[in-house]
Order: sequence, then C-alpha cells, then structure tokens
Amino acid sequence: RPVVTRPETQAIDMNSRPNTLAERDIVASEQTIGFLGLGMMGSTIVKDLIYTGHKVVVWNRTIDKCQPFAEAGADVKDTPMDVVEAADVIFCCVSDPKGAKDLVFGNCGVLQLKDLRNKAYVEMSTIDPDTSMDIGEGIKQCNGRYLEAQIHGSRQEAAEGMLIILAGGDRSVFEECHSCFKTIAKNTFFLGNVGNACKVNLILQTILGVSLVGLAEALALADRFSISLNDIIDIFDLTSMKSPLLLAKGKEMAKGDFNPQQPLSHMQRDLRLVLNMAENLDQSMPVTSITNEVFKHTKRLGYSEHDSSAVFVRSRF
Ligand code: NA7
Repeated sequence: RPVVTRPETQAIDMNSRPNTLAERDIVASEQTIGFLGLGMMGSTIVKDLIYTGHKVVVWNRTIDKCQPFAEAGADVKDTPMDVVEAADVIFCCVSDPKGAKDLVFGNCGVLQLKDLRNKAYVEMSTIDPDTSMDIGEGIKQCNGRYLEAQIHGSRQEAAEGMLIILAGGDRSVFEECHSCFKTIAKNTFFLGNVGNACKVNLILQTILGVSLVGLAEALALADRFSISLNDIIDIFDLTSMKSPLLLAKGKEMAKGDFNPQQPLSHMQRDLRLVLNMAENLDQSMPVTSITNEVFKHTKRLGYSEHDSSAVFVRSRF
C-alpha cells in the first residue's frame, strides 16, 4: 500500500484573472449576488464576480475562508439565511446533494426566511435530478424562483473562466444571471425543466469516469511491460483517439502528479448519482458500475482529495 500524503490546499490568489475576461466586455448586473460555499470552485467564481463589478454577499461553513473576500469588498454573513435576506440572486456551490439540501432546508437555511418573493436561487453544486426537484419545490413554495445551473469543467477551467453552464428551471433567472455566467463560462445552455441539466451533467461525468479508468488500466499495463508512459502518450497524441483531457490526465498519471483539478471523491460521488438515476429506470450500466467500484477502492486507498487521475495508482497494483 503506497504512503499517501494529502494534496496541498492551494490558497486562492485574489489577484489572478482569467485572460478571457477582458474580451468578454461584461456589464455587471445591478442585483446583489449572494454566494453560499467558498470551496475551490466557489472562491474562484466569487473572485471573478467581484472583479467584474458585481456586488457580492458571501457565507461559508468555515468562516476563515471568507476573509480574503471581505478584504476584496464582499459582505460576509453569519448564516445562509442572512445571505438570502441581503441578496436578490443567491448561488450555492457546495460539495454534494446532502450539503446542498442542508443549506436550503436546514437550521438557519434558505427556507427559514419563509418569503422568497423577488428572490432567485441558483444551485451550482453537482446534484441529482431528484434533489434538484426537491430544492426547486421548496423554493417555489416560498414564492421564490429556482434555477439549477450545473457547472461542467475542472478547477483550472474555472480559473480560466472557461466553464460550461448547464441550466434548467426558471428561464427568467437564467437570463438575469447573464453577466455572472458570462464572467465564469465560455458557453451556457438552457435545457428546459428542473432536472434536465443535472441529468446532462451526470451523463457527461459518466463519459469522463469510464474514460479515465480505461486510460489508467491501459497505462498500468504499459508500465508492467516497462514501456515508457511518455512514449505511449506521445503516440496517443498522434492518433484520432486523442482528446485534450485524456492527454492531460495521461501526463498526470505518468508523472504521478495528482493535484486536484477534479477531486476523486467528486468523480465517485457523480458515478454514484448516475447509478442511482439508472437504477430508478432499470437501465443497465455494467461498465459504469465497475468504474464506480474502481473509484471507490481508490478512495479507500486514501486518494479522495487527489485528482481523479489518481485512479492510476490503483490500476498499477
Ligand atoms: P471543495 O473545494 O471541496 O469545497 C466544498 C465546499 O462545500 C466548501 O465551501 C465546504 O465548506 C462546503 N460544504 C461541504 N459540505 C457542506 C455542508 N454540509 N454544509 C455547508 N457547506 C458545505 O469543492 P469545489 O469547490 O471544488 O466544488 C464545489 C461544487 O462545485 C461541487 O459540487 C462540484 O461538483 C462543483 P467548508 O469550507 O469545508 O466549510
């Protein structure tokens, strides 16, 4: 069993800017933007929203993470409910469906405010369609408007303002978020009803997860033959199979550099959500099931917080 060290947590660089922002010509919305969750994704997004002139109110469970944003001009609140009270459009970006639901239905959560008239709630945490529908229903019952805006892309793509937004729910909210989405994303898609964007996001994650395990197993076999992984990657680059992502992940596997662009725990969470969705439809997904087991085992080996490419470590045994 390898000795596993946690990847270093990278402090947010408040001065870094995506090169893309200058050419996007963004006129900030006049609305006050609330933001719940200042993890790696949330903090990158909020930093750029502040830079493009948005008025921002923030909350994070671990309060220390709010400090750089307070210094950059954001208003920091004590609870999610306080953020909702102070903002017009509230984004949420936390780890998983349970966290997303807690922030809405829990103690000091969004719904404690009771009347959400003139408020819009935008869920960016990766969640399954059922969770999204529950959240949407809760918001609607308090007269609020709801949009699921799933973010597709890595932490690097977030830092470059090159995410893809997949949205479903209230179209008017989608339109009101224009200047925020333009700040952080290269493309936005409105996909109709609540649930649709979650489905599309999880389908894309299925392609990614299965591809990564295939890549890891192939490279592990090359390694057993003592064939240079760099040679395999160079040749792969010349084939029609190549993709920017698989090339980048192959290089990370060859180097053993698993700096988390998309944490392995998030990848496994997504596969679990995919399999739950498929279960409800009696849809057979044998390869995805095995892929999920492979990621689960890699998590048990201690690679939860590393990049998904760390699945290579398990394949080498
Ligand atoms: P990170 O960097 O792991 O950050 C996770 C964030 O979620 C962080 O702010 C956490 O607060 C917060 N969190 C997690 N669970 C909870 C609960 N139960 N209540 C409140 N807050 C919580 O993840 P990323 O930023 O990379 O990704 C976030 C989402 O974007 C994820 O769904 C991706 O798929 C897309 P903490 O700082 O630990 O107190």
